[in-house]
Amino acid sequence: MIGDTIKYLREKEYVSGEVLAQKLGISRVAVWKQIQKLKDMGYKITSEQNLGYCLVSRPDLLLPQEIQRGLSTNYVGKEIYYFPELKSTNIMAKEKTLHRAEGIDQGTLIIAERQSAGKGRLGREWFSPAGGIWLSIILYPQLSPSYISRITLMTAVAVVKAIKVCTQIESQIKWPNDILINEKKVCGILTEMSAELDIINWVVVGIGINVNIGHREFPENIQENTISLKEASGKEVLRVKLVQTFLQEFEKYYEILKRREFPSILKEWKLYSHTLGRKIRVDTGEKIITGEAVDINEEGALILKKEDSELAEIISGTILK
Ligand code: BT5
Repeated sequence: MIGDTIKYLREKEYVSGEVLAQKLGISRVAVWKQIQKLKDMGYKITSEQNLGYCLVSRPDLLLPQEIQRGLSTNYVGKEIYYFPELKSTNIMAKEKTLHRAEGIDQGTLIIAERQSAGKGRLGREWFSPAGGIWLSIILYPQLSPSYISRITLMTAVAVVKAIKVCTQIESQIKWPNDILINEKKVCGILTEMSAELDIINWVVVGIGINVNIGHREFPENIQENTISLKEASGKEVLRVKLVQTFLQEFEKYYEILKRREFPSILKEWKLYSHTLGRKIRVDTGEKIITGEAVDINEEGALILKKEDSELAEIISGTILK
């Protein structure tokens, strides 16, 4: 209902309460209540007795009705759960997957303005103040669990594309889940799944993008290695537009992945790679391997050429400084 009300309001133009009541199929008192709700959300709306209601400005929030206005995806973002604050959108998304039978469909989005306990990989913390984009997408891929790394890599390509479209900034992908600008982290991806031996039950892809965050807002211990889009571009970035562009790119690449055409995504990934060609040290959780990053294989594993020229295939790990 709120989404419909905002759809029928006009900027710089009055729409009468009567017309709104007719279009929405509700009473004029109910229209007034809808308008109050919108005002509470941060929309500025003026009302004149003989003219009706006029939309003056929209709040700078990632409200579902704002994201869905003009969103051209088929299923990603068709259902959005919005929260001013959450512990973690990934935690909430995982809870939602329990309700699949009740209509939590593929592409459902959980989005929060702030996270009080944002998660990185391996129990690390993810700093998530107001001004960023913190969201999770629920997927039910009919793919084997070995596709999980490929889902992270395709998400990274979608983020790089969306950043480029919305800000003209060229970002780079540090294997497996970081997006960098000028060597500093602007975005992290956390892909989680539940799977049986050969099928995936669900996947939750969490994406955190530092958008309109001032450098001094970051905790001191991570300031040196972080950057926001506002800092990089010198101006505020329209978050709604960035979310919409990302969701469109995400759905596009996910469809390609489902058609088992990962190699074409990998080609693009390589164009944006920060990792290939570098001498790096990777912590695999079991050991630290040093070598030159020479390739990513068709399963999304990093191929390292070790000092003894032997090749190591690493499916997941963290690149050390
Ligand atoms: C990640 O982990 O990069 C995955 C981050 C995923 C965050 C999203 S936000 C929406 C969704 N809901 C969640 O709860 N999480 C996801 P990892 O590679 O482990 O990197 C974590 C490390 O990045 C931390 O240990 C810090 O050093 C650093 N870090 C923390 N917050 C940061 C930020 N806002 N920007 C850049 N770096 C940050």
